[in-house]
Amino acid sequence: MLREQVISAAELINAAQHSVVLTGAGISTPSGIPDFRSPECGLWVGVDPVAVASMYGFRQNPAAFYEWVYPLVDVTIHAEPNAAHYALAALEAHGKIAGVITQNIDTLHTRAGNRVVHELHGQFREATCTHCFEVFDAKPIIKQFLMDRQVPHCPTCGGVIKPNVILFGEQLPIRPFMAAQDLARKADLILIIGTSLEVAPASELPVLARKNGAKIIIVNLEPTHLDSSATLVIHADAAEVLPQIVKQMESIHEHDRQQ
Ligand code: CNA
Repeated sequence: MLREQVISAAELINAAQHSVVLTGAGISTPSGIPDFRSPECGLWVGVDPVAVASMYGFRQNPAAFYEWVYPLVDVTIHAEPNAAHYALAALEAHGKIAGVITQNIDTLHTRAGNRVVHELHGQFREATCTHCFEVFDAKPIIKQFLMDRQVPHCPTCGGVIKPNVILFGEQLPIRPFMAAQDLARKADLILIIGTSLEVAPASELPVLARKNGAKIIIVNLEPTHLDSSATLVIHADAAEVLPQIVKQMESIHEHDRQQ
């Protein structure tokens, strides 16, 4: 069954002229970064999301945000791209996908080698002073925070520094979002990987693509509300399935070359 699904996915991606990819936290769980909705993740246990992970909450009590986000930062900074990230980098290198739209903040797509990546919810690569808006490389700030667990402050003005991740109540970064909408509008195929499709407006991008006639492939461990609209649904681990799809595409290409 999985074998047939892999072959179908490879054929669909091969036949498409403008494929785009939408990813969520599930593509990075094989890298050891928990997603938000798995029960064992624990990120939301005993916390009020608005208190710790909203812009309002951050301004009231940045220490509570930093205390909450500590385990996610710790695991993310040490994580490496997995086989699913590398498979998407290979698809881009082969000219088979126009770009990756991601809800992830872990920067693993760019680290795997993808060049066209639109990070809708920000990233842990940079951090900004919430007072003077100076932008910093986040790595040394995060490393310091992991050592002393103190709220980082701006060396220039003393304001509180916030990683460039989007909190509840914050606008999505406009450029990545507009670029993502543009990709989705032009798509004739959207490959959706490791997202529960519960968070808008990212979850609306497949609907936009479908309105313009795009086919949908979903690779996700659990069912999503878009499964019934998809051309192909694969309920399996992305890190297992995506390399198989790339391999299958390479063998189709090799077969065509020899004809
Ligand atoms: P989510 O709502 O946690 O859903 C993840 C989905 O992925 C679930 O439906 C799982 O069944 C599925 N899944 C988990 N592991 C795999 C796997 N190995 N292969 C295939 N499917 C899998 O996450 P969404 O991305 O949909 O939610 C959006 C939030 C989560 C965004 O705001 C992200 O910033 C945020 N988030 C990001 C990260 C990260 O950057 N790695 C980690 C945790 C949360």
